[in-house]
Amino acid sequence: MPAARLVARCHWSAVVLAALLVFTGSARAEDGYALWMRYVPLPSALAAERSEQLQEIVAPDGTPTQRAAREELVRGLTGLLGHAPTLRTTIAGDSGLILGTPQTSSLIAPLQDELAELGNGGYLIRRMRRDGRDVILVAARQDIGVLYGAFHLLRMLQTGAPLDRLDVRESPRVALRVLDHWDNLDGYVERGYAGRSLWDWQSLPEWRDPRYTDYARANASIGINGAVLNNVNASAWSLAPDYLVKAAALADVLRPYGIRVYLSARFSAPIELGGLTTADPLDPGVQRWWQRKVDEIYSYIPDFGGFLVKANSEGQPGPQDYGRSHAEGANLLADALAPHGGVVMWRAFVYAHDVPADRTTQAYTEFKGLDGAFRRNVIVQAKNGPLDFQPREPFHPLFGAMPRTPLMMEFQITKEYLGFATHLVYLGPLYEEVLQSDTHARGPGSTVAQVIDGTLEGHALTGMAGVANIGNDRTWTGSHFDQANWYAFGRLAWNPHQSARDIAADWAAMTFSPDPAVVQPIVDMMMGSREAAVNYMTPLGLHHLMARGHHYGPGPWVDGGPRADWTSVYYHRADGSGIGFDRTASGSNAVAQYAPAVAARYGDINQVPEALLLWFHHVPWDHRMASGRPLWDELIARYAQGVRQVQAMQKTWATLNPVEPGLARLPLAIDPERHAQIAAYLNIQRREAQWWRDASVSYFQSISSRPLPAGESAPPHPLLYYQSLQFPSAPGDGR
Ligand code: GCV
Repeated sequence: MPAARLVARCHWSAVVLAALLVFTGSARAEDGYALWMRYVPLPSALAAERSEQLQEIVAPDGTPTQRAAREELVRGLTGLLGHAPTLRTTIAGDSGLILGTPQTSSLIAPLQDELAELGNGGYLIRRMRRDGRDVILVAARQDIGVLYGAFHLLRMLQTGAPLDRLDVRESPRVALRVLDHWDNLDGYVERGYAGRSLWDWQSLPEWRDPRYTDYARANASIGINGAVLNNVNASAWSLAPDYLVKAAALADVLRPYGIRVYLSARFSAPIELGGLTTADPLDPGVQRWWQRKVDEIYSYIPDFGGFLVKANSEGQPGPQDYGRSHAEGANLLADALAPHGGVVMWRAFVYAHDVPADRTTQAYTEFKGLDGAFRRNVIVQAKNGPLDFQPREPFHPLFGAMPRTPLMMEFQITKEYLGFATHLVYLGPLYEEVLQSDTHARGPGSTVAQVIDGTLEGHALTGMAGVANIGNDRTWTGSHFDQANWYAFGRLAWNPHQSARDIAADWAAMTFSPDPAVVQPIVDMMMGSREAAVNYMTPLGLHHLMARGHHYGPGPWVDGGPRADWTSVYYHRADGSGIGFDRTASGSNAVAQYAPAVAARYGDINQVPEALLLWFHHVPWDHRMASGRPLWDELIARYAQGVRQVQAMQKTWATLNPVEPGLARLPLAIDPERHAQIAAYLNIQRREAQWWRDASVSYFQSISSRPLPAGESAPPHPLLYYQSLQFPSAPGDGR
């Protein structure tokens, strides 16, 4: 090992040991509450160097956002450097940190034009000499940019990044970077695996739980600037005055951190709240009702962001109930919001039980023809894939297909179909895979990321939403590693062109330790974890094989019930001859919804990536795969591989065990508390991966009637056993 790295490791090891002793002997437990903002002491030599550079801070405190930036730096530097920095109005010593805007700092004023180029929320961090002093500037056009820059600088300190020749220029590539909370007013979180809702509607508005501020800090640290407070399966009551007062209190807490509040609007609210007999968007009474309601909302929340709407989907009311289009529905709300600067995020997650077409085609069929029909303050929000947040889907065919309409990405951060909170699945690679997909909408290189950031079609209204995985669990997200998914979402919403691996490395360094000997194995675990889940749940393009309703565990046999497209057999179509959904011209022809170059690739069994093979094709069991194996053998091998990948994660994690004797060659990098919980969760994951493998193999063998390939063990139970398992209390079920 190179000497420099060894020294660095010793530094980190010593400090982590010290931190561990402090934690074990004090009330400060590493329970995950601090997220990636732990601000634990830097190694002493580094702390001394940084203390010199950052001995004084000049930061304004005239606005709530300025105070937030200043407080965060004081908090962060105190933790990292071991002592509070000196706050001054001008630099007195040889060096220091200067925060501000052209309005607050004469040193920053000359940068006005450069800062203007970085836009709202943009910032620069620069090291320079000024008046014979060595200064670091965190400068922006607006206060919020300064806050973002302060968090960036803290990240650099936490990850051990060098500060010499510092010249960072950042601006958000996406305007609306929003968390969607599927939280009901009674505190239940739909598809939530981290406890109950963070919002305590009962004690609001009087009690503003300090946790709301920590939520805001975490979001600001990664650039998230919007929160939809309530479930898209919305209650009209969210728009009633009693609840608007409560939402306004939350907006007050979030505002200094640059976060706007949005609400999910129930389309039939004029009937339920207003006593009207219709919610028809073309009805003048309905239009008046929404205008008054919106005016009322702005009287409580002057910077209200707007509405998110799920309409005519899964039983929700919508404009089609009155024979009107999605555009007419969206425009009704857009017109009411426009005078106040609000937007409508209108979801394209629509499908109807009485439409016999392949469910994955329905959103495109509904929306494509509406391109250009939406008001300027409407953004259509499509899920990343055409079905429903599966472990792997192709990108949604609407991306690139509606050039005249701003399209917003909806990712799921909560892991409804990916093992809930107990499976370690880092979603960065999933997000990256979708964002880097080439839509070919304007020729090769027209990535989904370019659709989302508006550069492909020149849209200024851009957005990315993530269905939050946050609840009142002490860890926020139900597990330590699920924090990484919140983190990665925010970073990619800021800039959808970033690398999931780099983001994972930053997160691991801040959350556990910047020691490369810790970061490297953790990043490797994270980067492989999504593929592991795909393998043990839905390999080779299979999808929607989870148990009915709650989606906990395997259910490839799910059949019957209220609708075909809520079953598994609808999607895998396994029979004696093969498996997979034929979405080529000989089947549902969903493939035709993509640009010709993409359709040609996906539609050709010899060109489609194997990862999507069974999404697009019904394939004979004997089909020869790239490995040389027949499909049947490959499928079985993938299931086993998924289990092995989880076992490998367990092994890696064990090497980071701070208490196991004999493993002392690695630094005491992970505190015992978090290490133990993660180890226990990995055990659950391994057991459940095996369950997925056994149940799936057992079921598909009952269909294919083929022997297991050599070396593959028979499932320990008969198929009936797996089919009989019931989980009536599985968390997060829709209701
Ligand atoms: C909020 C899936 C989920 C539902 C969710 C829906 C949606 O169907 O299972 O719980 O409802 O997606 O995104 O609207």
